[in-house]
Amino acid sequence: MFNFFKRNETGTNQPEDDKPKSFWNFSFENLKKTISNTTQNLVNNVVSNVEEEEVFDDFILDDMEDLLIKADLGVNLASSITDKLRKQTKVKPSQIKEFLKEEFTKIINTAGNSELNYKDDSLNIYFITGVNGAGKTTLIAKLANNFRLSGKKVLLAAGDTFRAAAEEQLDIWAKRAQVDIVRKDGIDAAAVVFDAIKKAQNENYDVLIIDTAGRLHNKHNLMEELNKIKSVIDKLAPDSLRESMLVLDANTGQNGLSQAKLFTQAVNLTSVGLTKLDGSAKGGIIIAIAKEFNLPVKLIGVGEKLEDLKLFNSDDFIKALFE
Ligand SMILES: Nc1nc2c(ncn2[C@@H]2O[C@H](COP(=O)(O)OP(=O)(O)O)[C@@H](O)[C@H]2O)c(=O)[nH]1
Ligand SMILES: [Mg+2]
Repeated sequence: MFNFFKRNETGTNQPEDDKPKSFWNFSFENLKKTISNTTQNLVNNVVSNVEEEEVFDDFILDDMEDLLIKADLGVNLASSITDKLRKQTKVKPSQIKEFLKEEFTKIINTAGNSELNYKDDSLNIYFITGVNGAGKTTLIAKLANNFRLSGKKVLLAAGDTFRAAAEEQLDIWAKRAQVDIVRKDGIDAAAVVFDAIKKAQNENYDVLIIDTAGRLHNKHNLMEELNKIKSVIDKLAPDSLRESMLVLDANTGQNGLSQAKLFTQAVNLTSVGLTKLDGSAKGGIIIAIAKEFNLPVKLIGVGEKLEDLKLFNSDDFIKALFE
């Protein structure tokens, strides 16, 4: 587990400006604000539509199902939740908020621990995948910056060798985050990753974060490339892979589910990094992904700057949704 993020925000006497802008520099109030559109869609709209009713009749439940689908829970999950209400008499419409809270909590908790895996005194590899524009490179830069601020020695691997400007973009971010990079323009991604792992092992890096392409000539090629990179990691550093993370843009909503399916088939995903949650009304996708793929969200992107990354905490998320 990545232990330093538990540092207490209030436990330091440093003046505001001197504090490193990092993971823990994000209050519960910030989280509430960030997900307020999601809260409106996923909880408030449903609650205000239901809680004044006498009973859960078909009309109310069909309406509720529509609202949950619109809130990006997906058809399967939305209907399984309303079916549960249809088949029971104990829960009254006035208790809808508590009911939803319990349901969402159960689903998120069964998807596993939301803490980012990290082992002290060893190399920690983060393999970052996702479609073009999802926010991989930005998330990598933010993650690198956080590790660096925590005193870790960090290396990036420029494994998106398909898009012309991708290596340059990662290079710029590496400089901003003040971390090292392995960049070998013109050779294939698996070879870049090979060199990066060797360097990380020989020079005792704590963290290696691997950037990857989000698009090749076709889906099949992309999945093959990711698979090849995964094989290189498995061969050179079988005990160092901490996360195979799918980066998803929160605004893609249900499309995120089909992306998760595709990437899960190619590489064994362990977690999701959900970007662009700032302003998004589609954060309900966190629950849909937990339910359909058993994948925990571990990082959330809340803006475009280096400090705009937050470790996802399921308890805080539920609290922010329902308080
Ligand atoms: N608002 C917002 N924008 C983001 C976030 N993460 C990434 N972006 C933007 O999304 C765009 C694509 O990001 P990039 O990292 O290049 O995606 P990649 O193709 O997956 O590597 C860029 O314009 C980023 O600034 C986020 O958390 N919030
Ligand atoms: Mg990129």
